[in-house]
Amino acid sequence: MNDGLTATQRASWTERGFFRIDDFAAAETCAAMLARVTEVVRDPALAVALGVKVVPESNKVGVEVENPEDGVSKIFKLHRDAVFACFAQSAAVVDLVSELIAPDIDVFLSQFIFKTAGAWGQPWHQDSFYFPFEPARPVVGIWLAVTEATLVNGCLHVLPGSQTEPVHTHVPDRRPGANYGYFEIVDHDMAASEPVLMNAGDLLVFDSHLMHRSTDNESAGIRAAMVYHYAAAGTVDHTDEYFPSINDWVPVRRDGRPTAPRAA
Ligand SMILES: O=C(O)CCC(=O)C(=O)O
Repeated sequence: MNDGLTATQRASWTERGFFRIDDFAAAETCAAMLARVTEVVRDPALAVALGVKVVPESNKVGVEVENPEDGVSKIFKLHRDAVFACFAQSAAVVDLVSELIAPDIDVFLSQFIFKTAGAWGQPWHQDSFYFPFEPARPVVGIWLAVTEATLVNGCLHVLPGSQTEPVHTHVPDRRPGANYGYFEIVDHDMAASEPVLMNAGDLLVFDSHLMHRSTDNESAGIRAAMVYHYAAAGTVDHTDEYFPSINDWVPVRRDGRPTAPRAA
């Protein structure tokens, strides 16, 4: 059972819109996630059977890659698969996230981000731009560093305090051949932003109005992350009225307690 947030976490959440927990996940958890997505990408029939969405890295389309995963940007809808369900529905995660939302919550979105060598970053955005929900918030994202995230390999950057902003206008990422679904905020000063340097296993917990981005991977290695989003049970999702939805609502906490992990 979680005793709630620490005073430091609560203050950072309120004032800055995020907090981090170092060493949240074991090295074995990160390794198991990376091994599983590699297996899925290398086996298209498995990807179909799991119902996941594999998105290619746009600037590598047509480029010969050594391994199939080197040409993949993200895999969505993983949170019913055992490795990812176990983490998404663990008491450590859902008790923590419920402190920020409500006693009863669902996980509705998951994505593994490969960010292999040469992959592009995601421009400045607020996740709530993608979430036309009732109620619109709170929605909480958790970003698990599966590998180290550095300035060179394309770590996240956040704008502390921007969670108090409304959802700004987002324009399509202006780079030719930008990745699927990338939109950008261009009407706000990001000069006070901070990089979020992480080691594998570190976790960032962030508000869906927090402005954030990631930079390009200019290293020779992978910068992988696993991201989940949570909202209150009973939230009405209008995504289908705007664009094809990749949300999949799974109850993870009911009657104030974690539900049993539900693998597909
Ligand atoms: O990890 C990244 O490169 C970008 C992730 C991100 O911006 C998000 O999950 O909203």
